Amino acid sequence: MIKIVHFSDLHFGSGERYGSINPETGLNRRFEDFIAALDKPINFAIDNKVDLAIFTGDTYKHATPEPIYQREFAKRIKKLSANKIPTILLVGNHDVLYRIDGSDALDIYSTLQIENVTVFNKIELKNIETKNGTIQVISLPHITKSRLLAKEEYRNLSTKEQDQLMIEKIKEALKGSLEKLDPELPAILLGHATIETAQFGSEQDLSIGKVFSYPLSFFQSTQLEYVGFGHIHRHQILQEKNPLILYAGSLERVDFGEENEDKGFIYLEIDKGKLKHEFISTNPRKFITISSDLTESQNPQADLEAEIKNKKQSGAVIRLKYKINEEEVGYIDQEKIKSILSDSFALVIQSEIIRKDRTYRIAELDASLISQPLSALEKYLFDYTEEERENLLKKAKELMTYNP
Ligand SMILES: [Mn+2]
Repeated sequence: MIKIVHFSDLHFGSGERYGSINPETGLNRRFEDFIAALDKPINFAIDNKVDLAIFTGDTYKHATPEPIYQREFAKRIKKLSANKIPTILLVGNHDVLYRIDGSDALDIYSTLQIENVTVFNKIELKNIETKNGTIQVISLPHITKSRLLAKEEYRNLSTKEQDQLMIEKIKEALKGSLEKLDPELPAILLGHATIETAQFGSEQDLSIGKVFSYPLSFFQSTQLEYVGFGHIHRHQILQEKNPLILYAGSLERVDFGEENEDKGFIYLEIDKGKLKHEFISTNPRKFITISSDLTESQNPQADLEAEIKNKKQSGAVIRLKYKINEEEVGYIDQEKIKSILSDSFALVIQSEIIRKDRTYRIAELDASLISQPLSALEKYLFDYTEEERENLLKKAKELMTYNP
C-alpha cells in the first residue's frame, strides 16, 4: 500500500489585505496563516510517514515571488526531502512566466536537484520510487501555447482554433502516456487545469485567466487509480471511482467568496485496484459576513448589536454590512460597534445609506406649480403632520412677504 498526501494552490502572497504586520515576526498575519496551512499537509506527511507528497501547483501569487515567500516554501520542501519523502511539484499557471525562455517558479528545485523532489513541467510519464513500491505518474501541468505549438503551426489560426489544436495535441500526448502504463503497477494522473464539469470558487479574483478546459472524459481511464488536480480552489470530487477524480482545493481562504468553503488536503491509500481517500481540513481562517437591514428597525443600534453578537466569532475576518435610513445614520455608534468586534482578526464595515427621495413620490409636484410656490411647498410637505405643515407654511409665508 502507498500512502499519499496531496495538496494544492498554496498561493503565498494572496489574501494579505485582511492581515496586518505582526511586529514580532515582521510578517503579514495572513501570510502566517498561509504558512500554518501549508504546515498541516507537510507535518501530516512526516508524522504519518507517507510514501509520497504531491503538490499540484500555484505556489505563489505570481511567478516572480518575493524572497520571503520562496524561503518559507523552500523550508517546507526541504523538510519533506530531509524526511526522505518523495515529493512531486507540478507547475501551475501562476508558476509560469509568459516568456519564451520557458522558466517557472519551481525550476529551482529541479536545477538544484533537491533529493527526493521531482518537478513536472510538461506532459510525461515517470516512475516514482517510494519505500512501498513504484508508482507511475502522468503529469499534466499548466500548458502554455509557446511550449506546445510551433509558431508556424498556429500563426494563421484564431484563438479558438489554437485552443482546439492544443487540446488535440494534449489528448494525443495523454493517450501516448496511458498506453505506456505498466498494468502491474499503480498509476496516477496529476494535473493543473480546468476540467469542464468543475465548479469554480471565487478564484476569478486571482486571474484564473482565459485558460481552456478539458473534457472529463480525458481522465476517465480505468488504468488510473487516481486523478488529482489543482487550479480550482474549491475542493470537489468530479468522479467517485474508476478512477477517483478530484480537486484538492486550496489550503487557505483568500476572500469572502470562500466564506462557506472548507479548505484542506487529500490523504490517499493506494493499492493496485483499491483506493481510500479522505479530505482533511486545514481549519482555515474563518470569514464571516454579518448582514443587517435596519431600515425598518425601531432601534437600529440595539438591533445591529444583537445581530453582531449572534454571528460574531473571535479570531474571524468579519465583514459587517448594514442598511440604514439616512436620517438614522447618527444613531449608530461606530466606535461601540468596533469595540464589540475588537477580537476579530480583521474588520471591514460596509454601510449602505438609504436616502429618502421625496420627488418620486409626489407626482403632482411638477413644473406647473412654479408660479405657486406655496402650493408647491404644501405638496412637498405631504408626509409632515398637519400641525408641522401649518407651522412651516406660516413661516414660509412670512419669509416670502418679508420686507426689511
Ligand atoms: Mn491555477
